[in-house]
Amino acid sequence: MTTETLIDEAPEQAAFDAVIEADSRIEPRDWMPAAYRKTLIRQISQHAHSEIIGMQPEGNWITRAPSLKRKAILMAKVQDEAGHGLYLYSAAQTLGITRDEMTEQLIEGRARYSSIFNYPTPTWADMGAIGWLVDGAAICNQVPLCRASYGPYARAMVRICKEESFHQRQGFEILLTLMQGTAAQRELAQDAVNRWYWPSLMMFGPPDDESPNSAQSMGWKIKRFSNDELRQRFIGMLVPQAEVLGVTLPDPELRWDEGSGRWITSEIDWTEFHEVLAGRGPMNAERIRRRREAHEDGAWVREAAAEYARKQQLRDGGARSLSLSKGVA
Ligand code: BYC
Repeated sequence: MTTETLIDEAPEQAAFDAVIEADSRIEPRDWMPAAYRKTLIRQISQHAHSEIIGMQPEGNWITRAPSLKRKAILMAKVQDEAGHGLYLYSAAQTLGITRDEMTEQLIEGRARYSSIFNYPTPTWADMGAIGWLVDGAAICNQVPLCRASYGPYARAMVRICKEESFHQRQGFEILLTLMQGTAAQRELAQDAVNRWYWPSLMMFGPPDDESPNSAQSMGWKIKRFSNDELRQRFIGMLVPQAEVLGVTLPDPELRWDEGSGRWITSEIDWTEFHEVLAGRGPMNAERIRRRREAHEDGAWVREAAAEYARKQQLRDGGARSLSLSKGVA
């Protein structure tokens, strides 16, 4: 960047800084630093992809839900996730990236999405554990994002968070029902909690001292709390709920430390986290394969929609020129 451009942009930068300082919102047409735009595109598109890939582990159980009621609830939840993906793709589009570009990045395996969706869902109890732990973690992470400095992202998050609380409760209720059932059902619930607990803690991202993006994102008020702060909050939320459920959180070291005012935990297995991020988790390849297949299967829908839009435009254009020739505005 030349000195001249820096000087040229100085008033815009000052206006941007003032909006951030005042806890106000940046909107799509406002000037923003290129790095702020880039960070938002990165985070919002990753978030959108997570919602869309996140439909797969639960979609796996729609045909096998144990009752009609459970099936209807699960279908509604998975549909909500599709909706969240769409709000978020739309928010990202306001920053200048197209939906096609984002889709391409995802199906070619070039985009990140949440590590959590690379684990398998072998039992019905996984639907409970995902709702309770994964949606629970999502709520802790996402409620502060309702105050993110970028308007379209923050507004999308308000709606998403309302739906996430329903998701979390339905997961809790599945686990509660299993825990009040037979010994085999209780075992199923505990096993699912054992498998999802640690990956759900990893959802918050690397520890603060290894999180390259946190400081700048917090400076811009995109993120309001650090990864570790949110992880601590989440553990604090889980402990009393685990007691009500009667499940054990699979960490023998877990305790509240009065002195530091923090939860003490065993070391999180960050090697596992990095392996999953590098594409070597248990389900990475399968998730992308399914996404690519679904995209290819949907080609005819996109073609039909584009053709319909083209015809509508022609018709509207025709009607408009007719009304103009008759002097109707
Ligand atoms: N998985 O500097 P950091 C849902 C990456 S959807 C994968 O701390 P940042 C749900 C990170 O992207 C849940 N990658 O980054 C849906 C960065 O890589 P790049 C999704 C991760 O952005 C359906 C690098 O590690 N929620 O809840 O400051 C059904 C360094 O990290 C992960 C969101 O996306 C991870 N877990 O903080 C049910 C929320 N963690 O891009 C539920 C919005 C970190 O530099 N996102 N990475 O190559 C955020 O709040 C933040 O982006 C994160 C990471 C806290 C995730």
